[in-house]
Order: sequence, then C-alpha cells, then structure tokens
Amino acid sequence: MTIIKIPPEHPRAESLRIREKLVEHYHKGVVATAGLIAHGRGEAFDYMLGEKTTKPALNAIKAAAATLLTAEKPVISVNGNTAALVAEEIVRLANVAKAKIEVNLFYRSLERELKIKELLEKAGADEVLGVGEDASAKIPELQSERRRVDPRGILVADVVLVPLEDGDRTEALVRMGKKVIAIDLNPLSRTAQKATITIVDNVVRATPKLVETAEKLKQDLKKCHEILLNFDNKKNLAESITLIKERLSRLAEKGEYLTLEDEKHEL
Ligand code: PTJ
Repeated sequence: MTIIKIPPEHPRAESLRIREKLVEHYHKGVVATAGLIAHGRGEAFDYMLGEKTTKPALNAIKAAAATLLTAEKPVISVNGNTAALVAEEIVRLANVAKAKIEVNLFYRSLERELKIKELLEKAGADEVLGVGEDASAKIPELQSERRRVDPRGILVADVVLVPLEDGDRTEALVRMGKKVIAIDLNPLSRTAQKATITIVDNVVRATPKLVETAEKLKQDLKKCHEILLNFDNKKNLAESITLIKERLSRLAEKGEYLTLEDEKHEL
C-alpha cells in the first residue's frame, strides 16, 4: 500500500488527507470499492459549496441535534466511509445524544462489519449493533443488503442518522414513520430530497459540529422544541442549492479561479 506524504503547505492538503484516509481504510477492508467513487462524487459537490459549512448546513445541524436530543430511541447508522472518516465523533455523538450505534452496509459482508465494529470500539464505543446474526430483522420492501437491521436498533428507532445513505433506504425508513437525518454533500440526491432533515455538508465537518451543538443544547429541551418549530427542511435544502448557484455565478462572472482565501475577502 502506497501512503503519500502530503506537504502541509499544499493548497489542497486537507482534501488530500481525507482522500488518503479513505484509501488507507479501503486497503484495510473497511471502505467498499464503491465508497471511493462515492467520495469523489462528494468532493465535487464540496468544491461547489466552497468546502465550508454553510449557513443552511448549520441550521440543519441545529435541527438535527434537537431531533436527536428529543428522540426516544435514536440510532446512528454507520457505513464504511463514515467509520473511516469520523469514528471518534460518531462515538461522542452517541454518548451525548444517548443514541445507539448500528453498522449498516450497502455492500454487506461479515468481514467488513467486524472491521467497522472493531474500529468503532477502538474509538470508544461500548456497544455496536447490526453485526452478523444481530441484523436479524428486515426493512419491508427494500431489496438491497441494507434491508437487514438490528431489532434492538434501526428497526425500533424513532430517529435514524444516516451519513452517506442511499435513496431507497431513506425512503423506506421515512415510510416506516421514522425521522431520518441525512448528511449528504449532494443536495440533489434522493436521500437529500427525501430525508426529514438534510445536512448538506461534508461528514468530516458536520459530525464534530453536530457533537458540539448537541453538547450546547442538551440542557435546554425547550430550545430544542423551538428550533424544530422554526425549521423547514424543504426551504433549507432549497437555500443550499441557491447558494451553489450563486457561488458559481459569482465565480463565472469574475472569469477566473478564486481561491477560498480570496473568496473570504470577497464575501
Ligand atoms: O460502506 P457501504 O457498503 O455501506 O457503502 C457506502 C457507499 C457510500 C458506497 C454507499 O452507501 C453508496 O453507494 O452511496 P451512494 O449512493 O454513492 O451515495 C453516497 C452519497 O454521499 C453521495 O450523494 C455523495 O455525494 C455523498 N458523499 C460522499 N462523500 C461524502 C458525502 N456526503 C458527505 N460527506 C462526505 N464525505
């Protein structure tokens, strides 16, 4: 396995570090081959968003934290990419929101499930659901391997956080009456469009912010209800799309490539 040393002064150092982390975990058998493709798609949208957590993303993060904190049985669904990139933050989020962690894979294999479980345990998780025979329940009408869920976890959850999800399962979970919180860089994806709350942001930035926000809100359930009363996912999602459109127009009008630093001065 070739590990590339990334010079810290490289203009795209952070992006390259994330990419290397995924490649490393691909070789370890945590990330699926298609996980690398999915990441490339995410990177393209992140580029258009300006590689930062936008205002609509922050609004969605607040609503997501409020939803997790006021849930009865929240579950965080973890796949290969999420485990590779933010295992520690997932464990911290589960602790603050009193949520269960469940491994749920599109490209399911016992080997990958065990590796992801081990990674989460190393990051501090006490319990990891959904591995092997534990995933003995099925989500109705779903054909992919993602239909297999843990009867103590996703099956009975009222709220499910799904970073990097596929559209079919999001729709199926919503049909089952669950609130689905998605983290997806593509605001046009079926998951983004169908979720109850959509955080259009990179999982690498959104997850720590979600932990931080939940820490702040956990003593104030009244504030959580207030946030949820004022949150409109369709409107918020439309703002993310508008933001990309306006940013691209600005860049096109200027007729030259703007670095993120230049852009900070422009705004
Ligand atoms: O580990 P597995 O077997 O469960 O497989 C996981 C993948 C991601 C391969 C599987 O769920 C898949 O094929 O997903 P999709 O349908 O390609 O969707 C992935 C979505 O995540 C796309 O809309 C991407 O834009 C988005 N995405 C990719 N990287 C990130 C991201 N969103 C947030 N943060 C990222 N870093």
